Amino acid sequence: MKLAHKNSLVPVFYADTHNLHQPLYEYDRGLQIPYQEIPRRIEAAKAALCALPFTKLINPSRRLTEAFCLNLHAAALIDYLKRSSIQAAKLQQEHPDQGEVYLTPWIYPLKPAMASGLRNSPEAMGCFAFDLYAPVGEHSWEAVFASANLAFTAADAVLRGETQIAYALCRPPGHHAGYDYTGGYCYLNNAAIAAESLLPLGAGAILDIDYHHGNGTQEIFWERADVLYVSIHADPRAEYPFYSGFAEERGGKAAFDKNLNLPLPMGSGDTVYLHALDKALAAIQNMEAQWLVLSAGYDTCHEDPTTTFTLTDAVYAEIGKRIAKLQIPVVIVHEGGYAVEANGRLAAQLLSGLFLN
Ligand code: OKP
Ligand code: ZN
Repeated sequence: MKLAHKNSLVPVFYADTHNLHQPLYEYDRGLQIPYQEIPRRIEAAKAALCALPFTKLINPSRRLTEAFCLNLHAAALIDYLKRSSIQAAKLQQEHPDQGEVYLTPWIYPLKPAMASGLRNSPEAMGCFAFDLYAPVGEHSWEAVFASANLAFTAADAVLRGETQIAYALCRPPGHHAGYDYTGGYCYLNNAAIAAESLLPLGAGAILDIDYHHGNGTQEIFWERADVLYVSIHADPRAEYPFYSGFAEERGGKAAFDKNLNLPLPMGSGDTVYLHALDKALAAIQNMEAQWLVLSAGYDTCHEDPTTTFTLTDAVYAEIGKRIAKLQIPVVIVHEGGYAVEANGRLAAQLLSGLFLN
């Protein structure tokens, strides 16, 4: 049976606002290196997706509200992001010679007793970030909210029955952002926002195919039986984020077995990967998911400079094809991928596999 979307164009949601968020550096075990999560990543994906004959680009107006974000995130996190952007703007003005100012946490409350004082201090950043990879500049909040708005509006198009497939070109990405913290280039959890929007259709699933475990998404839906979170990622014993993504993590009391982690050995390739994918898809089918949010990271590909998997291009089309067999609406949310131009090629492969099944 063919899906009804065949006659219509797949909407690709994009906002140029992401270009305003451009941290310059990150730290890799003490070495200062260029920030890997760069604007060109999403521009490459935009170009490649626009070039497909069955897509249309949508520049959505702002429809997401802060109130809606509170279903997924703490008010304190949103407050922190807004305040930090204002703080960065102020500092930028005071130091026009400094280049772009991006605030980073520099004191972390390792123990609960350290948190209460720090939280109320002017140096509270470490209370809202689990690592150094989510610095905040003057336009970061604007870019972060616009990125989340893409996930929201893409999901909303599906919810309204306008399409069966939508692609949200989110940047910054989202799957490491938890209930009340940022980290790993992520500030708000775009996939979680898309999933929450789709709930009127019934229970559903998030499939996370980024190379890294989506610790934030897992945390947000830990106690939620209406959203299955399934992730295929590199073994957290050896890979970021190190503290979550283990197979033993199966969900909270209220949602046991609504969390499925499929960690793979470092250096995994096509065969092993597709085998894990079939397990993931079986779990999604078993819970009778009515919709799917796909956290699509392309850092699993052989040419990614920051990771170890060796997936070939053909696998991304195959992932799309196998997902299409679920016969449920799919919202794709762009996550990682640091082989910059590959983001375009592989996003196009994935979407083609899904649409032209
Ligand atoms: C974000 B996403 C040091 C490595 C730090 C942070 C990984 C963030 C991944 N250079 N890496 O899941 O693609
Ligand atoms: Zn990743």
